Formats: sequence, structure tokens, C-alpha cells
Amino acid sequence: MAEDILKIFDIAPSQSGVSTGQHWLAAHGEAITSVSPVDNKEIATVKTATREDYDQVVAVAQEAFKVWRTWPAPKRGEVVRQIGEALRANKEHLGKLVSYEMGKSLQEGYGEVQEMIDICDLAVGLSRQLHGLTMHSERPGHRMYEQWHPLGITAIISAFNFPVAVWSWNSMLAWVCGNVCIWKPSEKTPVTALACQHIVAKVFAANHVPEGVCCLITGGRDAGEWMAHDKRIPLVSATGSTRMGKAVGAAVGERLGRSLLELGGNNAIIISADADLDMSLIGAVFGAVGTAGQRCTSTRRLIIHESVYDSFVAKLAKAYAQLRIGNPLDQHNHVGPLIDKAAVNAYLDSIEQIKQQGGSFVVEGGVLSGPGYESGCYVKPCIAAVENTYDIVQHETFAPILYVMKYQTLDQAIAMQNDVPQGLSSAIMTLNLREAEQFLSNAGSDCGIANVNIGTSGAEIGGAFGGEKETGGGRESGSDAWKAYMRRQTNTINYSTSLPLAQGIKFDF
Ligand code: UN1
Repeated sequence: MAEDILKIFDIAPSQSGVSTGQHWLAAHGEAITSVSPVDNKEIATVKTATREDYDQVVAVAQEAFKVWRTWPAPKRGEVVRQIGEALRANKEHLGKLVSYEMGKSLQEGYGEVQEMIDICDLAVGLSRQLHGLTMHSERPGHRMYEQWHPLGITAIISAFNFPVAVWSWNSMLAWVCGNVCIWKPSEKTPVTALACQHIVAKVFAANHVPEGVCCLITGGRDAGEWMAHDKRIPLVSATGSTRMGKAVGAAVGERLGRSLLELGGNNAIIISADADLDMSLIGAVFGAVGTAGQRCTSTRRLIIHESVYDSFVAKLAKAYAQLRIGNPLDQHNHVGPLIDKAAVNAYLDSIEQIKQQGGSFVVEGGVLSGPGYESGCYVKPCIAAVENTYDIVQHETFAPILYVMKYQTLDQAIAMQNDVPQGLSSAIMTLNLREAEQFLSNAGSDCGIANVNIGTSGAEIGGAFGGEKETGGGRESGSDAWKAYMRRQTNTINYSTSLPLAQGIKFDF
């Protein structure tokens, strides 16, 4: 499996993880071996960047920006259109590689590549827009308007759980906006990044895109810190834990750079007494066990009306008993492995804390062993009845642990939903218009995403994606998220024969 896919993407079993586009630099840092959580086999070994390697890449990117920004935006969009075509051609293989290296189900691996294709389409359209406003000047013979210019280097720090889609949300928009990108993928999933670099490099070569527009830096926390502190990088877009985001945000803020943070979630679905319970079941189960609970949008909490609590929890338990856990490349399975043993330990630790803090398990968890589970990364999705105030419930555990809790009034349910440090995604299941609108009102959900009658995960790329509070406040992908990748300039042009001052100030001499 691994060898075939490596060949398709031109990846050597041991290769540099540092590139400025078509050119692969000698990487002088330590080597990372990517091991699949599916079967514990080594996929490839990737050499990381030292500070010197990194500085070399930044220098090439700086030069590339001077050229790339002069390309008309629709011409840059045409390059992105071709990347979308290349991704369509590679959807099957890249989707499989995502599934194999990260562990998500094959359907979700394909879905991730589809998300990349979708953002390419969106970016192509945007490349003919990127519009500013015009305003009426208070002075005669004057015109005032605003325009948007590229920023320069966009650094992209991505996480293992969406190893390629989140990079593409950032890079496709950054590119049509006229920026150049340096991507630091997760150390846990470097091979999918190499595959993307190869796909893009071919398109860039065919279009004579300057070297340095699409850069890759494989590295650990050090590389992230170099970027966060680097004044040559005006924008750092980082996806990952709240702990990481606080460090990046502080370092970038200290130099008054810009950061775009997409951090942890603690997403809840409110299941009302007026919910369609069959529909709610699908939303809740997919939200909780999809990507083995390792999406930032995963459903972690169900806040259930007391009148339907017992019947809904019974439905959930029945659905969980039918889940097939195993090799994610086998499409019969719903749930694949966690990313690594450290994630399994965090899952076990959370289960222990749930018990200590007074929770009781409706569906028990545990690590699976035996044939097919040799990697030690397969765990049972579990459900615990808890109180929202438990310390463990207030934290995001990146694993398929679902909390259930009861409510009596909608006010109470909304207060519980909001009473966590994170603010990414939220949902209500109800057929009652008043309840739905209250949930969406300014006294309702405090999250960046609030849905009615769909779950918390699986956002489309057309909307702005991101959240409030400890989720970091950034917005990526659709709507006007492109503005984060550009600087706004206000221009006032005087075409009259005199120089009147604003605010009517007289200054004669
Ligand atoms: C993430 O988990 O970092 O909404 C991104 C979703 C996906 C993106 C998740 N479209 O679940």
C-alpha cells in the first residue's frame, strides 16, 4: 500500500521535507519517520529543516513575492484552477494516503480532498473579485476608494487531523490574494504534505510560477516558533491546540504581526423535546465518532431535554453497538484508529478522570486488541453521563468520548452550551421555530458556527470557518475570510485644481 502510493506521488522512502516549490533543498535537521496508525508500518522518513534551511526558504519566498504579486489576480486564479483539476485527478490516491497516514475513514479521506477541490473553485472565483468599496469624498473633485493588497509571506501551521484540507483553505486563498506561502505540516502527517507539494509543483512548473510561492518546511515546534517570531512573515495562520495557539498568538502579537488562529472546540448539540430524534441520532453519532472524534468540530457534548433523555440515550447506545471499528481503508468500517499511542493514553486518562469526577458510562470505552488492532491505536467510542461543570468536560479531549447531560428549559440548555472556554461549533435539533431562532439570536449560541438540524462537524467551505473564545477568533475559507490575507489601503485622489483640506481646515499662506 505505502510503496505504491509513494511511487504515484514521486516520494522517496527517505527524502527531504524542505522545498521551495519544484526544488527540494537538502534538509539538515533530524529525520521524522511517519508511521501509520492503521497497521503500525513505516510510510516514509522525512528530513526536517534546521534554522539555516528555514532561513534559506524564507529568502527564496521573499524574492518570489516580488514577482508573484505582479501577476494579475485572475492569472493567479488560473493556476489555482489547475491545482483543483490536479486534485480531482489525484482524489482517489491522495484520499487513500490521508486515510492511511492519519487514520480517518476512507470516505472522510475522500471528503478531505473534496474540501480541497471546493476551496480551489471558491478561490478561482474570488480571484476575479477581491473587491474594495468606494466612498464619496467630502471634497469637490476628489475620489476615495479602498483596495486590497497582498501581505507577503503567509506561514501555515497545520494539524494532523486535517493534514491537507486546512493547508489548502489557507494557501489557495493566500495565493489568489498574491501572497506566497510557507507550510509547516504536522510532524505526525508529513507524507501527505509531500504528496501535495509534488502535485502543486507540477502545476506551478507548467505555468512558470516563480520558485518560492509554495514552500514546505517539515519540522517540529522549533519551526513553528521561528515562524511566529519572524518579522519577515506578516501573517501566521495556525491550526491546533489552544496551548499552541496561545504561544503563537503571543509571539506574533509581540511583534504586531497578524495571526489567524483556529484552535480547540468543545462542541455541543442541544437535543430539544421537539427534535426529530432519528435525524438527531445521525448528526450526533457522526459528529462524535467521525474521524474518531479528532475533528476540532467533533461533537463532544449532547445537552438533551429531560423528556427525551432516556429514549435518546437508549437510541445512541444501540447505534454505538452497531459501529464497526477497524482498518479505515475498509469501507465497511465506520471508525479508524486514533493518530498514535499518545492519543490513546490521553483518551484513557480522560476516561479515568470522568470516573473520578463522578461520571458514569452509558457505553464503556477501552482499547481494542487482537487481529486487525495490532497498532494499539484503535479505541471504542464511548458515552458518559456527566455534569457540564466537571473539569474534564470543560477540556477538549481529541478522542471519541461523548458526554450526555440533561436540561429542563432552553435558556438553561443555551447557558450550558456556552459555559465552556471554547467557542467553535454548536447545533440545536428542533422543529420548533421559536427554539431555533432563540438559539441563533445574539443571546443564543456564542460559537463561530451555529447550526439547526445538522450536527456540529462537516462545515462547507463557502462559509467562514472558525470560532470565538479559546478557539482563537480566526476565520478561514469562505465568505470574506480572504480579507485576513490582505492589507487594506484607502486611496484619496484629487483631480481638482485646488487642494482643499478635509474637515474644512483653512491653511493659507
Ligand atoms: C478541523 O477539524 O480542523 O467542519 C477542521 C468540519 C470540516 C473541517 C474541520 N469541514 O468538520
